[in-house]
Amino acid sequence: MKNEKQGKFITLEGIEGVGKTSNLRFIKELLESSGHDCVVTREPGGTNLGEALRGLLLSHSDENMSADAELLMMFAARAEHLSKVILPAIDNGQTVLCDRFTEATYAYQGGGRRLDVDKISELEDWVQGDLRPNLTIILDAPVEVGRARASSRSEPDRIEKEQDDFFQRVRKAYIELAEHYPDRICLVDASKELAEVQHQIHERLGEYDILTTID
Ligand code: T5A
Repeated sequence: MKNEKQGKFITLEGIEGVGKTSNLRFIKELLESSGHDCVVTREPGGTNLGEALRGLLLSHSDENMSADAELLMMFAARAEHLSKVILPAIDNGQTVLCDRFTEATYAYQGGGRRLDVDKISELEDWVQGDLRPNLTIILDAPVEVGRARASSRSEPDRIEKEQDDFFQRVRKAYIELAEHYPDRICLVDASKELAEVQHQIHERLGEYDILTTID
């Protein structure tokens, strides 16, 4: 049976290594303590097809992929994710918490790859219709901070192999998104220690009225 109340859609963004994965569980716990029934998912990915596309997109190979092919694969994965996971959960009154979404496309393919933002916007409208996240939290930190944190892990994937100037453009595009859409996108200073970052996240969730208790 369809729930009368639509669930919320919350996304977490930022350059590599800023702490998205580290903070997802924290956000989920905050939401659940306010009565949200959460679905945690990620992009690219979240479905069988999406995860297969993720494997191709992030493969460790150095082979060049055209920027347009990369953009279209991001949206192909997103179309599948919306139809199989995100929209059914929202319609069911669940809160979807997604590690990256379309703001990543604006930042990486628009900012990083310098693709035409109007093309991204057309794909966004086509694939999502009117759907936009209720809140996007961008974890912001200097590129060298993210790099240093991410380097403690596995071998860099195809996108992580990009140079610092690519990630500077990605970061700049994220900051501009927060400036353009302050009603639904906010920044958190992720260069601070984890407890302080989580304090800021908690504050933002309150400010954007996400933690209103659900009966
Ligand atoms: N992509 C994605 C596009 O190009 N276009 C798109 O449309 C979409 C959807 C996905 C890739 O795909 C691209 C972007 C990406 O390149 P991913 O796995 O989602 O890849 O993204 P990554 O950025 O690679 O994820 P990471 O795992 O690298 O980064 P996280 O999740 O931000 O960082 P996390 O939590 O793993 O933390 C890294 C390390 O830092 C420590 C953690 O303990 C960990 O060791 N840490 C801190 N240390 C000190 N202080 C803090 N505040 C800390 N927070 C975390």
